[in-house]
Amino acid sequence: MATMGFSPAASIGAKIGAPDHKVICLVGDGGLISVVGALATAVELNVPVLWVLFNNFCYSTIRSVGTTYFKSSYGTEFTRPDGTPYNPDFLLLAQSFGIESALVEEPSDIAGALKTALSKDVPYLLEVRTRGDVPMPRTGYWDIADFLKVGNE
Ligand SMILES: Cc1ncc(C[n+]2csc(CCOP(=O)(O)OP(=O)(O)O)c2C)c(N)n1
Ligand SMILES: [Mg+2]
Repeated sequence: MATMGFSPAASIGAKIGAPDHKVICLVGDGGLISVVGALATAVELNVPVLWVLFNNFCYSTIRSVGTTYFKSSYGTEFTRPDGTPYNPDFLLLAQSFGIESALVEEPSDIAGALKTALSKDVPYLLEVRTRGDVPMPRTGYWDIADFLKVGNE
């Protein structure tokens, strides 16, 4: 599953289509906020998807596009007016939807947290804090890079 905006909702369809498979959705903090209603759908339909949320307090991918092509990172970092990092409390968010969740802050805790999350047969949000000061590693192909090379002209 990709990390882009609609993947939390798409993962629900994937699980419905393949009920015998474990479905894991990798999603960013910006992406999850954009489609947070997917969490309600999972509860309503009782679809046991595991969302692994990479929380880096920014639209890292969009920042990379901005700094690479436009020399600007405007609007891509989630902060309070005083510049401190800001995001909703994702564990409280999950709780408010009636969804189990856990938080990983140390790399050494990832394996155990994943094992626990994978053992659950309910909708589950595993928040993993990641670094916002470095670009999110990207794999695969995104045609926007080709487009931006030549611009709008
Ligand atoms: C539905 C949708 N809206 C907007 C975009 C454009 N977009 C691509 S990456 C991105 C930022 C994603 O931020 P986040 O989920 O925090 O992931 P990060 O880049 O920080 O890993 C956006 C808005 C998209 N791909 N899909
Ligand atoms: Mg992010």
